[in-house]
Amino acid sequence: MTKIVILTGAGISAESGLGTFRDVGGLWTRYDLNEVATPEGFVRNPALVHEFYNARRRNCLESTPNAAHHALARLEKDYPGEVRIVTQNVDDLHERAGSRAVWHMHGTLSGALCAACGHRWPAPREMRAQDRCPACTAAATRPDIVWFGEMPYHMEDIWDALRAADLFVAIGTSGNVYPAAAFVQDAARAGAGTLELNLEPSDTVTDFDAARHGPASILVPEWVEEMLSAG
Ligand code: BV8
Repeated sequence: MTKIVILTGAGISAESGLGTFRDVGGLWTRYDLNEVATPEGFVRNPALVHEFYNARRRNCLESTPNAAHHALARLEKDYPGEVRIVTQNVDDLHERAGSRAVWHMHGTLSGALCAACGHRWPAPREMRAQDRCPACTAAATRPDIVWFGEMPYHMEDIWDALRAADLFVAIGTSGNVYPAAAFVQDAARAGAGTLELNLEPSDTVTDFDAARHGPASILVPEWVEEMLSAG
């Protein structure tokens, strides 16, 4: 049974209107990631962090999956093998396109987490610093997002999947953030073939056996069509 592991990043959601991070005009060019995407930043100014994620949650609610998300959902449904998505994205566009086997290694905009007791619940549209945890009532509500310096989610499962993969495909990621940026090496070490589909060469493009560059909404449906006709 052929096993495919697909890593996606902000580039797959770019054509759905969600910002990327490091492109021109990207989120990290407009916000200081140390202020809005670290636990220290949250302690310093929780209101600013909630404002940043409330804006992204609104943006996500107003966006729709694009042809790349739909193509991956079709691959999972029709491919005679295992298809697993590991996404760095915190939006729910893969799920809204119909993908089911999705691990959000950097968390999700739809989740709320209590920084005091660890309780999790569905995030309201707008989160505020003074919101109280439904379990312990502490005013320590944060987005259930993995910030810099925090342990990404599902790591053991991800490493198991990479070790068992026959093919690893990275879509729409610049290869800047670890441990995700090293997944191509983990997969290659385990004998998987590796392919990059990205608007332009990523920082890790030389780690891949093959690479195609262009918009995900064009490249991903083309690649899925090839995979399904090869059977
Ligand atoms: C951790 C929050 C310990 C969610 C984010 C070495 C080993 C381990 C860690 C480190 C290391 N070196 C440094 C570190 C620390 C750090 C790190 O990587 N720093 C970087 C800046 C050097 N990593 C961490 O802190 C991680 N935690 O290491 O814990 C540990 C270590 C190992 C094992 C276990 C534990 C935590 C990282 C998570 C941080 N949280 N965000 C949010 O707010 O969204 S990271 C942030 O960057 C987002 O999650 C985003 O998804 C992620 C990656 O960015 P990309 O998705 O690649 O987006 P980017 O804009 O960069 O690129 C977009 C690409 O798309 C571009 O290439 C562009 O060309 C392309 N594109 C654009 N348009 C299109 C397109 N492609 C196709 N079609 C288009 N239309």
